[in-house]
Amino acid sequence: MVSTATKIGNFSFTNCLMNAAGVYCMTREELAEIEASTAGSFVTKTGTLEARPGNPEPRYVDVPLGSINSMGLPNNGFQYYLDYVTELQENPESKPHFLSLVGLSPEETHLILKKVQESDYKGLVELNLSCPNVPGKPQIAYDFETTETILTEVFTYFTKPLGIKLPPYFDIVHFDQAAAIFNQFPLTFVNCVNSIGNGLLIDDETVLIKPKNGFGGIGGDYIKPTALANVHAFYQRLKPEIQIIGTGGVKNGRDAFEHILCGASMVQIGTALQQEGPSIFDRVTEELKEIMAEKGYQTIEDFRGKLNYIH
Ligand code: RRO
Repeated sequence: MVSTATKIGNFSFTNCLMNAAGVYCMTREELAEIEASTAGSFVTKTGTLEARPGNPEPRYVDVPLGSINSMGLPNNGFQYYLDYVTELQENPESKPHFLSLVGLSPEETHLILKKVQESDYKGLVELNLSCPNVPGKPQIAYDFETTETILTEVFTYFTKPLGIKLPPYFDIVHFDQAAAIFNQFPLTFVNCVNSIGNGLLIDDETVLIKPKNGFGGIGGDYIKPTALANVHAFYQRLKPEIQIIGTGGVKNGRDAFEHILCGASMVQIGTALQQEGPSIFDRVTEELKEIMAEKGYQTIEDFRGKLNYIH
């Protein structure tokens, strides 16, 4: 029997595949669709202190090789998502979940995380350090000093299982510097990667999306090599207690297999889920199981992180 079950921290999941934050997770209705699918979990849209309408439309466009977005952090406010995951956890049949959060300032982030700390929520929290699309707000995780300061402060009061959503890094020195910071903290996971920030896609002579004169986060096929490199770079550098969630360019079983081979314990689907809908989890799960069966692997631990090098 081939199984795609996995664990993150002390939480068990019947399937290692789930949505990526931002896709199918804005409303209770969308989240309920992921809950009812074969996905092992869901993560909520990144919630801020107050609800936000986000950037003007068009703000998300699919193209043959992926997507571009500048949503601008539209969300119903963190309390909306906190209430939903807290409600679901009362049902013993419920999957464990991820609550994605960030403030528009460090102060706001701490205010939100303190409220989550005081709440009855017992699941996982993902702190989004990598939103590329709020005009005037740089991606936090590209500023190592600010990142270290925020995490230092967070872990003075936050004791629930916490991970961070990272942007892609593109230099070996940055992998080294980022990992040295993350290894100082009791993080449960890091999630690699968010969209590649501030790309530009053009149709004829015009940009595809309205905000920021067309600049937006790139997802899909374009980003798989970058995502795999980030998953593996952090798998090589982080202490074993910090697990890796792999996100970026997953649309079939082979892509999920590669993320796990690079070290991912859980794999998220963003652009392809947006394009195909929640039935994608049936297809990708079956494709992943078929590859595992062909290779004689029964669990994802049989090959996780076991990427071969050429000597
Ligand atoms: O809402 C967004 O524009 C957005 C966010 Br918060 C994020 O983390 N990543 C992304 O591609 N878009």
